[in-house]
Amino acid sequence: MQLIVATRNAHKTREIEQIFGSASAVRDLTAHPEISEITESGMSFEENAKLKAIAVSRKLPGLVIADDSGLEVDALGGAPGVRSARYAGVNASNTERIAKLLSRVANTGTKSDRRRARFRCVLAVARDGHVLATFEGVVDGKIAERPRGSHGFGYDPIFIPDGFKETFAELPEEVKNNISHRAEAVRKLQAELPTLCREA
Ligand code: ITT
Repeated sequence: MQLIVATRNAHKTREIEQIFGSASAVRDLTAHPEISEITESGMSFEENAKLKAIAVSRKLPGLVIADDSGLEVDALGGAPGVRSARYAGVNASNTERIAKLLSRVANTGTKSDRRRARFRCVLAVARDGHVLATFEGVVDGKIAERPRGSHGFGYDPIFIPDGFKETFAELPEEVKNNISHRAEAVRKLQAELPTLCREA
């Protein structure tokens, strides 16, 4: 089965591909430079995932999946949340985003739970401009004192999932792709895919 993922983030594509396994061929927007950037104006992951899925499914045939995801830190009132990709400005580097987050967390006091955090992912599935379903995944953990590891992407070097000492960027890809927010959302989607394909 051929699935289109409405993303230009190659890391997401690779993870979604690995979680799906070999049963499905996953393509992202790399081959579609004509599809312009979609403004993520929603207030929630679900809204943004739907916006992306609707916009791309109006332009491309078949089932389109959009992933909107990010990191929520308790001590920061759930920030960066939907603004995870733009947390330090649109042109900032990943290193700058991580540095900003670590310095904000360090300034929130000494309460032991101030580092509690979670990654959240919402996948929206659409066809011909209509959303068919959404699926959510969450992984709980805490923010590390400093960045560690080189796997993964984004905030992985500072996220320690519950039950581990290592950050997502230190753990093997297979481990992240087994327990991550994205893994949970993709597995829920995978379970519903036969029904979605029949209904679409
Ligand atoms: P698309 O919109 O093209 O899919 P994007 O990177 O802009 O790509 P989002 O708007 O969903 O995607 O922003 C998600 C950001 O949240 C992402 O850029 C990372 O900074 C962070 N993020 C999401 N999932 C992550 C993960 O598994 N590991 C580390 N950081 C993650």
